[in-house]
Amino acid sequence: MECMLNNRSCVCADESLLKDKALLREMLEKMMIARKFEEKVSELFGKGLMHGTTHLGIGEEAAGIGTATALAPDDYMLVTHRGHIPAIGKGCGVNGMMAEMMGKQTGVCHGRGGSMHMADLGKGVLGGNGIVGATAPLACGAAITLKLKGISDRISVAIFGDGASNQGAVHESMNLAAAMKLPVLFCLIDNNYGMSTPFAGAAKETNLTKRAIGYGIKSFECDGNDVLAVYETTREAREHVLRYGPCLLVEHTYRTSGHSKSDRGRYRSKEEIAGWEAVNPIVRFSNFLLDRGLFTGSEIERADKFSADTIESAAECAIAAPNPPIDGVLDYVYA
Ligand SMILES: Cc1ncc(C[n+]2csc(CCOP(=O)(O)OP(=O)(O)O)c2C)c(N)n1
Ligand SMILES: [Mg+2]
Repeated sequence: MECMLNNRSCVCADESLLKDKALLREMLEKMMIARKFEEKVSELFGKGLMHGTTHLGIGEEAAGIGTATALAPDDYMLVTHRGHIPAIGKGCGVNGMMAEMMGKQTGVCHGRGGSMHMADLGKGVLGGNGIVGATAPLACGAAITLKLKGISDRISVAIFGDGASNQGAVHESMNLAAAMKLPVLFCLIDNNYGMSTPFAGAAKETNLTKRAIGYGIKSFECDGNDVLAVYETTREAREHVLRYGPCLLVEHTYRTSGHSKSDRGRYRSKEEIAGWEAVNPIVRFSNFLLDRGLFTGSEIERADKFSADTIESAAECAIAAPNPPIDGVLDYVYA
């Protein structure tokens, strides 16, 4: 999938957003922290300090951070096997996440969850999931809880991928949510690949927004590499969910990292990846902030240094943290 984006401009329909410097800084720093988190995870895997596998989302920062930042703090969110970035966006602390990656007792799930099953209930993150498509029915369940409790100002978000969009569970969930008018935002992160399969090889109809038509729900779509567009579109979609019920939001992006730690990258060319690396969403947003005179070069540098220090310190703490005690191995385990 050839990249047609540029690395300078972002789209902002509501210019008043640009006056909220704290919000702009929050999204910039979260994207930088997310990128450095993923890079550090890759490094620590390489050194044998992390085990199993992990799915990095390098290149997808604008999608995960823009959406999670646009949610209310107590909205529920379910993330996929590639869930680190939206979790950071929703406010999960990177100290707990890094320790979780290393299976340490100080991890956000006391080391029992690891990369794919991180949850932080206090932040509304109900967990990652290794079952492709499983976030959708779980988000419906969380939305039913909201409905039964009479809570009308919060929503439940199912993040899932283009590959997952073909799963029966996702279709059933969209139908159920529509029929029951559940407050679910179906957030489809379209990175064009499910493992090594390009989406066009997995479905005849490649316009994913059309999926909403069959369930009688509205769809939204945005450039998932533009954090402002993602933020604004998510806000709009969230309002829609609160007023009218579920909707589908499709965010187009690309992962420049491999599918997982065991990806040899034989299904796409180096040129394709390089084209997308050149439109790094963090550089793009930084350029936009500079061009519009909203941030100075030294402010961008400070944000970069802050995020680098944050991740270095998270890694040092995680390395020094204790392993869970053997006699407590079944603590915090539900099943
Ligand atoms: C039910 C199920 N089928 C297959 C897999 C193996 N698998 C893991 S990730 C993945 C691709 C998912 O693609 P997508 O939904 O687009 O998410 P992305 O990896 O691109 O973020 C597959 C097939 C799985 N984990 N669960
Ligand atoms: Mg995908």
